[in-house]
Amino acid sequence: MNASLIRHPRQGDGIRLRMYLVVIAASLCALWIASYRQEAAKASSAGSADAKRTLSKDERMKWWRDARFGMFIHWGLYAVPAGEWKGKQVPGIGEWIMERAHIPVSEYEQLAKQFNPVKFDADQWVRIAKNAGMKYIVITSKHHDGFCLWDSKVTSYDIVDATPFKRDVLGELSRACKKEGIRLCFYHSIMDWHHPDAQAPFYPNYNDTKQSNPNFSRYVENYMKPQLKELVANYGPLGVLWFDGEWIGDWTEPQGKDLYNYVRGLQPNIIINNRVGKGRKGMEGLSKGDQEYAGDFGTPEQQIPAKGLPGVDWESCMTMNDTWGYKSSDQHWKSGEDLLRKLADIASKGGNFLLNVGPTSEGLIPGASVERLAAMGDWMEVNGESIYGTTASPLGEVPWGRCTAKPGKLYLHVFDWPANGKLEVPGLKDHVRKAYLLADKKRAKLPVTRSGDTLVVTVPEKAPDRINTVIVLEIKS
Ligand code: JFZ
Repeated sequence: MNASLIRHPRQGDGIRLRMYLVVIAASLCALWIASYRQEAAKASSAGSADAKRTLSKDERMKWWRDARFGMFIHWGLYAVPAGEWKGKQVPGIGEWIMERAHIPVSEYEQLAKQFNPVKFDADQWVRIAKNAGMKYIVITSKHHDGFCLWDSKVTSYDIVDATPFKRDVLGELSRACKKEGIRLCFYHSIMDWHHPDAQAPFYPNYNDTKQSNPNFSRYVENYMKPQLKELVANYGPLGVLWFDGEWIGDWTEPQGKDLYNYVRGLQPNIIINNRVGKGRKGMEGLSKGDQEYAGDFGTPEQQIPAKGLPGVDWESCMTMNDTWGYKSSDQHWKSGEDLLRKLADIASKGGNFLLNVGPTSEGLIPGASVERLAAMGDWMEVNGESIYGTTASPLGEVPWGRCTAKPGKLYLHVFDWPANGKLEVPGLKDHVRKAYLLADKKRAKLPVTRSGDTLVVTVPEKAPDRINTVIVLEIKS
């Protein structure tokens, strides 16, 4: 029998089958590409729609609540004296030297001629923040001394017109942040020691909260508001406008409400802190309406509220040493261990950590800050899941560390490793499906037992991370 007549159904069908498979695969591939393109188009239009659509507060706050960790940057003319004036060390925080050394406006503004930060590199600053695990940057567009870090059209007291540097720092930072997916935010002082219509010059005391300037409203309408418009229009969309200097006698609650509305009109979905209004009174106790104008989040400074601020969004801002603006003499640095544990402590109470750097007059972030941020980034690389997008601990105080939460998961931040290999978790009633080390890619199960209301997790003898080892509990919440 002619072999050729012998159909090798399997062979002939095999070729046909392969052809069918190729056709099916090609069709599936085409379908996937079409649906991907449709999804991408929907997402981008949703994104732009979000940019146009006024979001609810929860929608507007989502990126900020997920971020949990940001970089504060205090930079300006005060980096030139760096804490010293006429040969003497000036006590206090570096950015207040004009006030603390009683420097007349005419003398202080001469510093602009010396401000030439030739080593400034926006991409480097943003990479340092991003590699630390930070998701947003808040930089002083204008601090109390009135000096502006952008090319403002309403003053020549700015980095482009008044310094030999002549570059628009905020413009360069805005481009670098967009490139790296970092949200750019501005700290902006309501108080202004340089503008003749604002508080200054009550030389020798620029911070005399009892004094009043009859022309303050003219400063607000003809100077501060136009500058805010420049910042939003030319460097936005911004993540946050972080106001400060609201404690002065010339600033009132009605002005705070007006400023809140003005900024919300410039960029409807911007986030505004609580220092836009009068003082930093806690937002609790305010009527719903007044809460709106009290800003979107509380700003405890150089401290972590013992129980957090239940019911409101809040952010602890903190220096790495003792000054916000650069002081060459201030070498009182917090350790990387302390900073990492503060991050976990703040997140366990439902807050954000805004950690400050004070760059030098050359435009460099101090080495001691860079080292600490790199160490924090190494930890965040492995454990970021236990910080980003988490909420406050549902457990009470735990003796060995802190706890953060996500739906169906608890993250146990163990600072003090149990010598007996038994980690006790009091007050956890939920059924625990699984426990494992977050750093363990295989997620090998850790044995769990119960003793009454206390869960006991058997852990390795040695702490994998001596500063903060994270254990994940998958729970039936
Ligand atoms: C303010 C600024 O004065 C300071 O320079 C820095 O920018 C910090 C982040 O914010 O610090 C203040 C302001 C007011 C009070 C305390 C710290 N206060 O009224 O107690």
